[in-house]
Amino acid sequence: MLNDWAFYFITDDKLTKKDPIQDTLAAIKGGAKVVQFRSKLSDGTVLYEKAMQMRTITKEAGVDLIINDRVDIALAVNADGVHLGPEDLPCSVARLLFPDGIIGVSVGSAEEAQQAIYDGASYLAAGAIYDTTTKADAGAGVGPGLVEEIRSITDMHLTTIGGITLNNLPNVLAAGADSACAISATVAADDVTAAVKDFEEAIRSGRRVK
Ligand code: TZP
Ligand code: MG
Repeated sequence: MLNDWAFYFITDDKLTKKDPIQDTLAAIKGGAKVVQFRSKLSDGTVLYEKAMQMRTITKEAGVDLIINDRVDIALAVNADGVHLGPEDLPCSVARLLFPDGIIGVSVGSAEEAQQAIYDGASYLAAGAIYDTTTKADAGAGVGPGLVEEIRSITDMHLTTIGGITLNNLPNVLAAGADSACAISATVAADDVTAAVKDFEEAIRSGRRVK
């Protein structure tokens, strides 16, 4: 079960003005109900220790913790779930390893969405919606039409990612997104709490009523 997600906060080791732990505390203060620990650190020990710290602070706040890419780390720290892209373990395999976990899958088409649902996904992340420089291989933004297309085939929780700002957020909400991720617009902000609060409020008041 997803814990009433609206703004989906994702950490970033490079864009942060402090560090992912401080940013997470700030995002929780701003009202985020889900945090994804997204780190490209290659040292497994350091990654595990940081993920443990993330678990401690999210648990205390009653916020869902999702680990990007790594099912092993998600299981090791007792995270709520894992987020998988095309270069990670297949969703069907992750589901066997993590039967009760929240499993999110990045999708770039309605066909990929259908496959992820079949494979046991708990939520979908459609993107990249708009052009972004945060992820080198994200590809050109496909526009909010992708959200509409996926919304038409499923009621599953649908988040959106890629170049999302407060200005273009209404487009993805109108297309049927349940939540939205925005990395640079929050992590690189001077005041992370205020930036997250703005997204939380805009999503809760602007999304379609189901
Ligand atoms: N996956 C698709 S686009 C993207 C990821 C992780 C980066 C999103 O970052 P930003 O700064 O919100 O465009
Ligand atoms: Mg990945």
